[in-house]
Amino acid sequence: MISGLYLITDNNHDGKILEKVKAALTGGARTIQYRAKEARPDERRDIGERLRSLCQEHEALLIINDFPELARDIDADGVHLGQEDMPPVQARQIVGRDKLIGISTHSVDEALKAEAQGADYIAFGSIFPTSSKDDTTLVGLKKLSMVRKAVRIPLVAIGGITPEGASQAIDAGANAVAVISGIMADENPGRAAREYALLFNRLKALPKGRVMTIAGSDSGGGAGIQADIKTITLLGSYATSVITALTAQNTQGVKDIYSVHTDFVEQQLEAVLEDIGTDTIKTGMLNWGGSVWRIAKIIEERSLLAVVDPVMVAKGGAALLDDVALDSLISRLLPQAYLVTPNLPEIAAMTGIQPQNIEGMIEAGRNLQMLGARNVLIKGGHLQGDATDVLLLDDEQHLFSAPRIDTCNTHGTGCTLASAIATFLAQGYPLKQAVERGKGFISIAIEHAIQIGHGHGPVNHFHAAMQLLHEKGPMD
Ligand code: 3NM
Repeated sequence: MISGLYLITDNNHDGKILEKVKAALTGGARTIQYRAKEARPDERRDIGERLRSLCQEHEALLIINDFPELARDIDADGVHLGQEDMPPVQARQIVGRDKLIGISTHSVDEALKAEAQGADYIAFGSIFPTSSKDDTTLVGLKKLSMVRKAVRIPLVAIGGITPEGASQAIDAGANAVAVISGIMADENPGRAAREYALLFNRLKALPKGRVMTIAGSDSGGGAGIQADIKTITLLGSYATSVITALTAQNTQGVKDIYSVHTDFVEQQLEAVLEDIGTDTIKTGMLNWGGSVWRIAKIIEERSLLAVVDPVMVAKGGAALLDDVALDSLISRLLPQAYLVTPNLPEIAAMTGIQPQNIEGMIEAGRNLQMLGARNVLIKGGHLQGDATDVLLLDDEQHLFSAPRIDTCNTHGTGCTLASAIATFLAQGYPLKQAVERGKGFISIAIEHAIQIGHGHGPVNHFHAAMQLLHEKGPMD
């Protein structure tokens, strides 16, 4: 059955097709369609066979575009045909009865005809404008919903599908989304695939999604691992944890730190990943350069989606990251981060730019992207006036503002926001919506912060989660 992320290969111009497909399979692609228009027959067969082994290793399906004979010869799972190609009955005679046959369709009529002719699934597009195919028709999301109502076989949305577009296509009833450039042209195809694959979690029932927090323990319960697990659990996902350090801490400050050895940090990570796995990772206090290095390596190897909160200093002034660790964070972890969430002192430490206003935040954020961070959320809480955060994506920027709340009970705000975003991502929200909801969550949690202890009290996770659960969101 075709479902989830369906990757279509582009031409093998840079000779990296196998490498990219392997990464995309690690990131969660469920079907690979080999599109080999420009390849010589011997190259086509060779790549086809290698793709078949890769797909088998990852328990994914391999579909061959346009060449039923090749699909038969290499024992692929099926063949995909265009409107101008042979009818499905003829293709089935070549590939065999038990193989899948997909057909490209561009109208409700073509979709109905494909189903009547015995197709196992249809691709429907182009949903959005695309430069990957010249001769396609723009059909849009409304038509996708109509096709969903018209046919019962699996439906693959195709054409110009970005992660945001994929979430809309899934909501309109697509069982799968087909992507070429969004993954094949990305510098990190594994992470890009993970971003798409996670969107299918939106179809699951609560509790949904697994979130791993890698951070320090706060004995006072307001920040660190404790804030993270409260946030993840209250928002409806499953939390796992990797503890990098134990702090003896209360609302007044950090009294002492007991570091966990890098090897043991890695053991916790491996233990969770080899059994439970994770949809997203949130990192907080990382303490040691060695730990940062190994965490970055695992994120890279497994194409994981990480929200990195570059925690450096506690509210009371205690250093939570040494110089070597800061260096590793910049050189190793930033390039693996899907989203980095610095406050103003943190972005200044990483880029040397001290933002005084929104323009400065954007400039520093773009610098952080040049250092390798995919997306950046700069938190403006240290500026005067409204608390405005700036989200920088590839070529877009968004501002999220909330009125400043006059309270000193803001212990754990950074951990809570990053955990909330990692949770919403694990639940299948695209990034902008995950940040929007995360910001909403932390704003309510600050507004209802409670006076616990005699210093900076914690935010109110419980109140915020209850309020969010009772409000209607885009997926409720
Ligand atoms: N078929 P990208 S659109 C191969 O509408 C293909 O049938 C289409 O590539 C159709 O994800 C398309 O880069 C291109 O937009 C999809």
